[in-house]
Amino acid sequence: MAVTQAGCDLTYCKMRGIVSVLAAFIKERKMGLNDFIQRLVSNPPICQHADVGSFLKIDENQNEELDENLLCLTHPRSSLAEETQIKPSDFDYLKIIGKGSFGKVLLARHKENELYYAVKVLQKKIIMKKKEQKHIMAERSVLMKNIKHPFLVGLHYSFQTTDKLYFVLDYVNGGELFYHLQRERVFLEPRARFYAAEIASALGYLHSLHIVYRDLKPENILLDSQGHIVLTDFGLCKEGLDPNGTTTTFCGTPEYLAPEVLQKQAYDRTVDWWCLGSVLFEMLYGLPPFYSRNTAEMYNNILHKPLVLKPNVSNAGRDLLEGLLHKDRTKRLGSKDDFLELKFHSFFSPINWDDLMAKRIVPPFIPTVTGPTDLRHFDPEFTHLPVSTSLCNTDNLHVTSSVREAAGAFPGFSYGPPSDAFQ
Ligand code: ISQ
Repeated sequence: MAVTQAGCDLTYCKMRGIVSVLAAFIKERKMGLNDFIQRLVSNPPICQHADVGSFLKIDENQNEELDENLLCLTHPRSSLAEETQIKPSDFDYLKIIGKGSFGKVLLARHKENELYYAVKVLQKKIIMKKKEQKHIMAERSVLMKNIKHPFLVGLHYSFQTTDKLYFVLDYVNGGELFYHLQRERVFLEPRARFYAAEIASALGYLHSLHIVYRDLKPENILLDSQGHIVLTDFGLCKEGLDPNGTTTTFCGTPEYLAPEVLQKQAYDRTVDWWCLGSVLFEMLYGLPPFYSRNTAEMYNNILHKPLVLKPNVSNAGRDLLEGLLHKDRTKRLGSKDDFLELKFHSFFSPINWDDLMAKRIVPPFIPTVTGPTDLRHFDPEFTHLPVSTSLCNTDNLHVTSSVREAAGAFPGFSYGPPSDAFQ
């Protein structure tokens, strides 16, 4: 009897153990999927990987009805217990604030909590058709990581319809860093140092997760309303949306391309230190390094022309630029100890990194914004576009009863009844 009892207890314990392991596994997979998609669209080349291709194609072959369905993915910042079914119609879409080859970014207000978000809407087909993206997918484990940093745009939710991916992101309206730079031509060193330090800490954080940002470019560096850096990188550019997905290889400005990327050679995290060097150079000198109006000449300069640094920048600043803009990535600053090498460079000696990370350093410039709907820092090229034609007519905003069938396309990832939590 005792043995039977013990046997029952054991079985029950085992069952409980298995259930809790399975529940944890499913939750982790859901979280992972969210991050996976975030990494997927922030790194378009990985879409060419066979696994990613088949993943994205799953619902292309589904019944047409699925186009009206919605799959919701978990919120990486909410507690695991909060599984919120969120859908496009939960938002009022107010303006287009960015547009690129994969989709667009809209200013949106959540109907219930009335908070503002930047909602990025990407077309799966266009992502898939980017045939020129040939790079191999980063390790899946990298994609599963939760990305959270004070100077990286925060992802609140992601969800998808059959043809689109939606990302509900922090909304920041201080404008692009380079919008402000263009107005002022150059920044004084303390201001350039502050921005470079915030960017460097974000890149160092990504590297600690084995993520290479790769193409840091001016349009991905935003300021929030307090004047802090916010990096966004989701493969968007200003080239305009091409519905056939036949846009050219390069989106946006190619000025910051590292020599190894230009030459299609192997690259590693040091490519980000080159890009940071380019950003810092432009902040201090007013133009990108190796700049030429002739793109072919600029590429040639990047590959072959020695870096020339005029003396109107401090010795420490020039030394840092020389280190970051080393054409040979194995000799570049950061090639050994990564971010630590920058952190302890004399140019950054006035920076208290703990204070920086805690946003305790008062930004050198506070953008003028009257509130969330103040769009003065966004390009009118985007904000003047009508929202109605941009989103709603290709998306069915109603979730049908067959949402669960669609969810079935991702066993273990889909989730159940809505909660009203949305933060
Ligand atoms: C957040 N706020 C404003 C603009 C944005 C562009 C891309 C990604 C996030 C954004």
